[in-house]
Amino acid sequence: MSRTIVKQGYHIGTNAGCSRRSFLKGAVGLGFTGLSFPHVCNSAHTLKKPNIVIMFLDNIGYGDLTCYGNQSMKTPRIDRLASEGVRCTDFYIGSPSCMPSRGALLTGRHPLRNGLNEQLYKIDEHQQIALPHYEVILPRYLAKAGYVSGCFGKWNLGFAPGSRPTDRGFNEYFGNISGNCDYYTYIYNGRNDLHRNTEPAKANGYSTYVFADAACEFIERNKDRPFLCYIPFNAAHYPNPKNKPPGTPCLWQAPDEAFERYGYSPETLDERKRYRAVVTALDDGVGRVLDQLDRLKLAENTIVILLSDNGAFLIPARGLECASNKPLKAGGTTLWEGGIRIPCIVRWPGRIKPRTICREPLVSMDIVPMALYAAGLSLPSDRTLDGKDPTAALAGRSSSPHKYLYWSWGNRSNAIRKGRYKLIRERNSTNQDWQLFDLQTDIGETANLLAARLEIAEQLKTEYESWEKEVTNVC
Ligand SMILES: [Ca+2]
Repeated sequence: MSRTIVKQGYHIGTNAGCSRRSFLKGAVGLGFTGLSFPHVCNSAHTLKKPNIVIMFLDNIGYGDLTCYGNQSMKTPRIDRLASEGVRCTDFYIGSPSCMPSRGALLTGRHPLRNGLNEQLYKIDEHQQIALPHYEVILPRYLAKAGYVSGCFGKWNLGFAPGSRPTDRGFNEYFGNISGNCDYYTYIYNGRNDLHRNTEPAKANGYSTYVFADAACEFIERNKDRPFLCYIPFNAAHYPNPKNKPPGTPCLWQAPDEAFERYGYSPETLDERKRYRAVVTALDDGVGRVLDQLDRLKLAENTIVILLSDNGAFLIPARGLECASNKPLKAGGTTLWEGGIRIPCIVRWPGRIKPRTICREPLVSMDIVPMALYAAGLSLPSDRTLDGKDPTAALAGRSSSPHKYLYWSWGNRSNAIRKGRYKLIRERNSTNQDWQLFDLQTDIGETANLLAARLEIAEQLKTEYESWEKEVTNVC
């Protein structure tokens, strides 16, 4: 559907042109389905545009939340959010690693197309361009519809001039600029990583709460105008020895009350217990933002999207096996399901029914077109978005807008999914051949069906190669 619109040469803009179709989307999105069409243009301008809150969790696995089946974890606020909206079982991320995943989310474009398909380690994050400057991200689009935008938390998309959140369209920013930091001192690699807009900043307190509270304050200040509030939490990124002074133990960090929720001592050295406390504190942070929407009576007109940036990392001997991608295979930085299929919940009162489940294959890049339509904008005409509006699928009114989903991770791994089948080539493993799995009967990707379903595998391989050629040549 979105491809058709791009070809028709729509421009990013407000509803000035005000087609029947764009009004329909805006009106239905706000729950004003009873309005009659003679009011189309004038009414569209007077309807209140929905606020958009995106909570981007870090490294939370498919099996980490109670509402996704983890009975050892306490995540009551996220579970409640799921009961108030739609919980997705087949939602994917554009890349299995933090940095390109963020680029894909915010541009609506595949990492292979937007030029950021790697986690960049070798260049100081303060000097990184990361996402090429010709890329346009969500807040810049939404500004054309009168939205104010704030980003609170882990940026991880470069901090060279031109790359900073406020350079790229956010009106304000407060958070850690790198891929992770100490949860209390905000140190990354020996120096302070916390910034407000473009300047170094200080904060007292636990990062999850500090970022949630900054978001709440932004929401209060902007309660009378449409806003985008993007909250990329630093949690639950794993502890990094680079963030610790010599001799300081590198352990999962959580506030005492999160340990107490389980009856654990905050002094416990059990990484599994410590991780649970981190996730429960994250759930508390999510709850603070949701409470603020309720308190300000904004919840009815706010789209809340909660998702993870990649599957949990399951690296042995680093205290990471405590996270869960169950029942999926492997985890972050791989294209196995555990690396790319993630928890995702969307609450959109009036548009998405509570207590629903969406089993359609969707991807994080779909959020940009969803947000643009919700704001009354059309899609950009000067570039291709890989995301497609997922709203009808989320609302249970249609199947996925994607015939295929594609992944290309660095120069190493490739995958394509069509319906129940997934073809994958993990070139960093000992087996570099394509493998075929039936996700409907084998969600854990255990039985390679390549030989048994050769025709399907060949068709998917041809489709993947055709897509890769197109995506690397077309902006
Ligand atoms: Ca991550």
